[in-house]
Amino acid sequence: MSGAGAPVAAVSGRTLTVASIPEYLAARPELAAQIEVAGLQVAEVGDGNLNQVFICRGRDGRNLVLKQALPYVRLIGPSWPMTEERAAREAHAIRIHAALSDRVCSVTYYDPDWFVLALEDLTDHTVLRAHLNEGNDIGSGDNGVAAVLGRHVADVCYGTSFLAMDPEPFRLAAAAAVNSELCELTEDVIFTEPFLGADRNSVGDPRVQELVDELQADPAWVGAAMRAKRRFLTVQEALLHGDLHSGSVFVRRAADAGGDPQWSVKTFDPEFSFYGPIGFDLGLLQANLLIAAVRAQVRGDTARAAALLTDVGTAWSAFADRFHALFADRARPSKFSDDFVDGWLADIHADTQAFAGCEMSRRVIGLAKVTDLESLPTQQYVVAATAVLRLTRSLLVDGGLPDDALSFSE
Ligand code: SR1
Ligand code: MG
Repeated sequence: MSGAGAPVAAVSGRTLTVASIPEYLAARPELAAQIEVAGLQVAEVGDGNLNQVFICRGRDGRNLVLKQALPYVRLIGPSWPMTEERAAREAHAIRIHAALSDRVCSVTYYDPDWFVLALEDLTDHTVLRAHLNEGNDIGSGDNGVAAVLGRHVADVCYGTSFLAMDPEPFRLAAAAAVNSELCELTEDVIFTEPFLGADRNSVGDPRVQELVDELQADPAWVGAAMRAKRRFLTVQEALLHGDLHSGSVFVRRAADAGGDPQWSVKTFDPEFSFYGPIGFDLGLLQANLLIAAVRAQVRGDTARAAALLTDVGTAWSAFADRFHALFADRARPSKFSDDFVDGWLADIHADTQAFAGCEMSRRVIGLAKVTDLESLPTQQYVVAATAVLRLTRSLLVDGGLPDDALSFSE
């Protein structure tokens, strides 16, 4: 396994490199107009599992961020091919979501021949996962990051749902967002392999493996994941981000307003976007906040852990309140009864719990790990991974978190 950030193999003939970027930019007036090409400083900074990302710094202070889809999964290398068309699906999702929410890293240019996106310069922001891993807070209440993200999910999901669109455009929009290749990848790594086993699964300690074996032999746990998988495969409610974990969000603490910190929050990387169950985006978001809470707890940062646990609920309530308000203003009130939204929110809530359980399971057991857990020393890792796995059973089988979700210590 080569790992994210590993050297990139140029298998397509159109693979950008640090050295080739000035020539690439100079040949494209739309991009050359965005930066001073002469004297450019370029660095490859991609730390995700699939793509490469370049930050180009111009002498005049302007930056350009380029993301290129590779014809394979970067985490593994060319032995796992993957079409670069995912970049087109990402550009499509960004444009639709950015029209509905200002919490989106926008795209300024898309090159369909080289599968390159030029993205809004957010180099003054930090990836939320790194921000949390470093022990920083993310605010609380209405202006905190969790609430902002909950409202963002409501805005983009409501705006692309059958409540905001007429029936035919809705169906055409769902068809235009079909993303079979990446949905199949998600199906495998989130819904199948952690529960049914796979050669590419691994855990960092035999004590954790014992619990994995126990869970995989538990029909209630596996069955709940299979139900979640069916929901993922069959429900088409809205255009999702499709991979809304804490590595897909940039944050920056902005100026305080009346003593209350304001946050710039921008989602990015929606290459897994598709029409799916709204709880999938919320579930991934909540799962990664919970993992961050567990990490804080094992590190003895109990106040932050409690705050992050509260944030899980805040993300949901901000989403539900905004979704409710949008429904009250719906364009076609005669088509849906006033209480329609309550039943729908109950279904989204149940989906969210189950998807969070699947996401947390895969982050311990499956191929795509998270630094929140992987960077812990062994004993803390064992405690944290065990706690995360136990919480997956609460979410998947019991339908919610226990009151004492963070009652463990090293
Ligand atoms: C091949 S690894 C798959 C994961 O990487 C992406 O970041 C998504 O989270 C996906 O599930
Ligand atoms: Mg990503």
